Amino acid sequence: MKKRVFSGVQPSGNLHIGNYLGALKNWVEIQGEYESIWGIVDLHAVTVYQDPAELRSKVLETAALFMAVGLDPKQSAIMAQSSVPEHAELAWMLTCVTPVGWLERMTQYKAKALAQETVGDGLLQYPVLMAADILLYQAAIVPVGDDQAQHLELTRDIAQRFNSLYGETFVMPATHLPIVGSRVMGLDEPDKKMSKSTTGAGHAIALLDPIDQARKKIMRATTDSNPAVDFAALGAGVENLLNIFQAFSGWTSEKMRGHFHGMRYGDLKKQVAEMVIANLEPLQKRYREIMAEPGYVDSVLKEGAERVSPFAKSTVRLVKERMGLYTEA
Ligand code: AQP
Repeated sequence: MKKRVFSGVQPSGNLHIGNYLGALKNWVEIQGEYESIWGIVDLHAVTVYQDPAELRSKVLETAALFMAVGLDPKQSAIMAQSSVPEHAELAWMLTCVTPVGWLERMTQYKAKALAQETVGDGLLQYPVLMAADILLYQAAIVPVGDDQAQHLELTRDIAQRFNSLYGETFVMPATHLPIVGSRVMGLDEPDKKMSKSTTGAGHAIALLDPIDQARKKIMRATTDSNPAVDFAALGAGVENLLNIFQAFSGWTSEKMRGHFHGMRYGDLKKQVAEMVIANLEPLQKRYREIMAEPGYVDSVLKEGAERVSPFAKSTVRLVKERMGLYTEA
């Protein structure tokens, strides 16, 4: 029997090349190897306020982008988290075994809480919901970007605590990071992770950015005062551009060094822009085709939720039995 994999993206803004290189590209590569479940994690998105109409349309846009990058709904279940109620149900049960101190230590919580006037309880609970997403399907691996590694460690801690309190219940999920592209940095501020919620015009390349705009953002990316690429002393901005190129191209580090060492920054940027655009163009074409088919994306989400629902129900039943909660005979 194939092992199971789960991962998700929040429909909280415009998906960018960081989401693609850190997560989605990996998903496409492994979807045939595992029983694959890919979630549009809308319950996570609402841990900070989202405009309701915008959120609804972003769920569909994200699902269409999943398919445009190559996720195949025949091989993989593509589903919206909120349409499988067991995610929230299991999250509550896991909340009850999770010490608050573990959650308060999470770096993403600390960073996001600072940006809010009022911190909702959901923001603190975010990693417990993420643990529930993963443990609900007894996923053996979880392919994510580097920023989620801490949440994955916490997921294993929660699973272990549950198993030791109530007996072996959960599979321990392994973190699966891409070798290159696990942390794409902002083009304008290369010391900060490229992020959906950072609004600077030159910060991120969205997967659906108009091609000219994407090119301009790369040409204006922050570098440093050196004139040309020096692998012995790479500044953060140049390193980020090289990483983006390498992650898209699949070139070895040796080939990268041979090709780019000594190249002037202007030429480096042109080549990075061409590489990014060569990947964005076909993806955007597929996206437009998918969105042009009335009702198609909804039908994929419906079918995905129906496919995963029996796993979700059986895990919740098992957890309820383990905890002594009432289950119908
Ligand atoms: N910059 C990045 N480099 C590599 N991987 C990244 N991921 C996110 N940013 C980068 C990975 O993409 C997947 C989905 O991320 P998410 O939607 O759950 O949320 P996020 O990590 O919070 O993404 P953003 O873009 O930073 O959104 P904000 O900050 O607005 O909530 C995950 O696997 C993530 O690791």
